[in-house]
Amino acid sequence: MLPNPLIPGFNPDPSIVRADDAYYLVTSSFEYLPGIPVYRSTDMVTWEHVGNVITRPEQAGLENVSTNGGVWAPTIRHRDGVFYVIVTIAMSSRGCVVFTATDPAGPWSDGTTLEGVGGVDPDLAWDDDAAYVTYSGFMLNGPEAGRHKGIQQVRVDLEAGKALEEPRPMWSGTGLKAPEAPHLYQRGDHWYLLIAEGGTERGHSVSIARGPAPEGPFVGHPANPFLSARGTNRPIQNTGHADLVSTPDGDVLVMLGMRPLGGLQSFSPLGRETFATSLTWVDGWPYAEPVRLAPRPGTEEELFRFADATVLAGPGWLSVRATPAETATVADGRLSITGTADLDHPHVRFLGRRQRHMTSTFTTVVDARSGKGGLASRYDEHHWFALEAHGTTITAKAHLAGLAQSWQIEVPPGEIELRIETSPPPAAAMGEVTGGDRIRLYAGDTLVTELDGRYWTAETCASFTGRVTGMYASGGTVSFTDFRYTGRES
Ligand code: 6LW
Repeated sequence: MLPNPLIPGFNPDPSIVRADDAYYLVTSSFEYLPGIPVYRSTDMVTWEHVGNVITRPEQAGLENVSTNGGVWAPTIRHRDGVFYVIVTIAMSSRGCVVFTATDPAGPWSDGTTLEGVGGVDPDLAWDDDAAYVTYSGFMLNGPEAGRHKGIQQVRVDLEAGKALEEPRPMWSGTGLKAPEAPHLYQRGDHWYLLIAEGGTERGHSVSIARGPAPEGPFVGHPANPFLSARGTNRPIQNTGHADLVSTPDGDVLVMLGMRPLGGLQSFSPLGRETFATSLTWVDGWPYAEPVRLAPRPGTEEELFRFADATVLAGPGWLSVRATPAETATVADGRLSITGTADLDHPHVRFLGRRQRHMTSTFTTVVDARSGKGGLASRYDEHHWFALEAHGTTITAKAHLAGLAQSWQIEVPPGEIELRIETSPPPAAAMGEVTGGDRIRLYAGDTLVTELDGRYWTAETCASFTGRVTGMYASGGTVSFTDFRYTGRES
């Protein structure tokens, strides 16, 4: 059985392709750089983060994208030795962009904007004669911003970077809201159009239709939506935004899902993660097993000592609207960040990693004798908490949609270890609202404060992202050693 989450932590909107006896999977990254993580596996069980599609600022133009803007929902495909990633860069001038590479680990091209393709969630498919982009007609820009035109499709000229016709409406599901995440597949005599509908919240669902040609006409599966967790008490909710891949052991659907914690109201600290389930086909229609929780056992540990600057090239680092190399420098065994803005600013100097487990610790040793900064966990500029050092003062800060609270302690001069611990809520009586996870902020051995994590989750932050925790500076220059992560599932 496949591990689930397949790829834990902030990894929404997965797309997968099989090529050269390996599987490659990409996910959304929004305002973070590097963007569009590329994960590789040879067995669908063990996955390695091998690179990112967007590693250079000019590829995406993210510097001024709004919260939740940036890199939405990529599709990865492979044809004639070339890997393609097509993606909408939302609330940016780049629009729908196609990146190419011969090695998915990179480097990837600068990207070609496709004129005449609007909406979001673009898919790329070919028949013998043409290339097709099928996408969600949820218009983000222009005079039709906010309007949803259903699933749309155009033939495109990838070389010229333009649509070859006006968009045509396509089958758009069973009538649930927000038809999106379309993907086209040719299987035998049929073309299949897979979509998500119901919205990315608890009503998220996966539906499919089939027809004689890429442009249809399509007839819906009699069992649509054929995958959804809506109305169930399954530990994995919000399952939707799926992509299909064939493996030697049968067909697999990857999709986004969430692991909400709590009772009557439930909250998902890690945001939308990547999950998988197996498919069986009956009379030319797919049927999906429920998405079962099967976390990898044991404790995952990462330790980074900043011996040289190559550490910043590691694919798992994330910075906000700037690259890690623009955010931090490494010298003499220390990583330094110079900041001019706090975490409530779009251009905070931050270098972090995805929280990938419900039980986790992030630890760093900070020297803030010539600046202000420390260890922070962020959803976005409006929802974050942090341990900030400034000389001998440690301030724990919790920010939530304009509300802010802080706690302060004094420590001896010099370096200090900062630690953020998270864990699931204590077991509670039936039906009691236990909230999200529990968050503990330590400076050295002192517990500075404890927070109810429900307020920094996908449901409350209304963010498409997830928890990202790391080092930051809000003023002056702060230096760090020994960035550690440990994670496990209880
Ligand atoms: C994405 C859409 C969605 O474009 O959320 O879950 C949007 N569904 O398909 C951003 O992740």
